[in-house]
Amino acid sequence: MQLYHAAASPFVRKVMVVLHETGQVDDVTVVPAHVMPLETKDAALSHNPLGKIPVLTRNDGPALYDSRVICRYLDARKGGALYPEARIWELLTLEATADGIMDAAVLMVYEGRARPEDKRSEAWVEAQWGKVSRALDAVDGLWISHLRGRLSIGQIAVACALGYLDFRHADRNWRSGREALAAWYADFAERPSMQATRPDA
Ligand code: GSF
Repeated sequence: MQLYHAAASPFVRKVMVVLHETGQVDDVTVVPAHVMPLETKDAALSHNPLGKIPVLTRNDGPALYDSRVICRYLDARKGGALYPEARIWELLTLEATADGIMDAAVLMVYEGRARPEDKRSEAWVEAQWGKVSRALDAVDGLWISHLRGRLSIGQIAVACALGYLDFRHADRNWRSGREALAAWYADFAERPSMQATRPDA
């Protein structure tokens, strides 16, 4: 299998952490990809019409995307422990909350990179941060109990989202007022799978 990859991508990191945690790193060849919404030249396009990474190519079927599909596929190859049936709908919603934080945080970066200064919208950026902030409050409150216990895709997705905020939006100081989430992340970030996939490595 080949994984179209960029170390800075929080979605790619989700897949890489799943590979580490399920002992499948050696089953995948990483293919460096450089993707930006206004550039449609990257090889990833040949496997994902959306032009986004991660994309996972396989020998026995069409390429898989997006990160939710890829993570579930990889985990299923090893028995599905990251998606326990007993809590599946809560975990998928927690993953969607984390992915939504990533989506908004990435869009904020693109606003600065893909648009000329005179066309950037501060209101757009703050609207995206509003989504991030409300989602963080929900994870720090309603969802915090789902970060406890056995390793799940919900934990991995939240950790990758928080790592991306530190990487690209450190000035927003997401930990302020969210002590429970900050404490959980300080511990989870020490996992070898997280250390092996840091975006700033
Ligand atoms: C989102 C992937 C994504 O936005 C997933 O895999 O879960 N729903 C998808 N990837 C970004 C790179 S990033 O994470 O920094 C991407 O491919 N952007 C290029 C583009 O055209 O938006």
